[in-house]
Amino acid sequence: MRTVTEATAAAFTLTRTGATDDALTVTVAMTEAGSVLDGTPATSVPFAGDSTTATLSVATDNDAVDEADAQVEVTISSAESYLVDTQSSTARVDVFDNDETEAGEGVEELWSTTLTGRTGD
Ligand SMILES: [Ca+2]
Ligand SMILES: [Ca+2]
Repeated sequence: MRTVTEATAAAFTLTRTGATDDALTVTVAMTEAGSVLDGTPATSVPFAGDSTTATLSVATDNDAVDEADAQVEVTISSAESYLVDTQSSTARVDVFDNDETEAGEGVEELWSTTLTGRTGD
């Protein structure tokens, strides 16, 4: 399970195969279960030219609410300029609340999770 603690960004790594010479902007949709997102969610992720990976960093809101753990989910949306691997078009990160009244250390490692796509040719 991919996890971060509230206030820590959740990182999503997108990969592409096929023709990767050109820059490519991929459309994504982001949803939250619970209260997670800090600011306006991104709707696209740019790949630089000659780059097979792109990272989407999702800020999580460091609120002061003692709440249930939550999730953020990112899905690559289809477009004419690329094909989406439907087997791995969605990834999810669990976001642990950091406002528990009992002393307890949250998980602080930053895990990245991989989304895979490929370009058309
Ligand atoms: Ca929250
Ligand atoms: Ca909280």
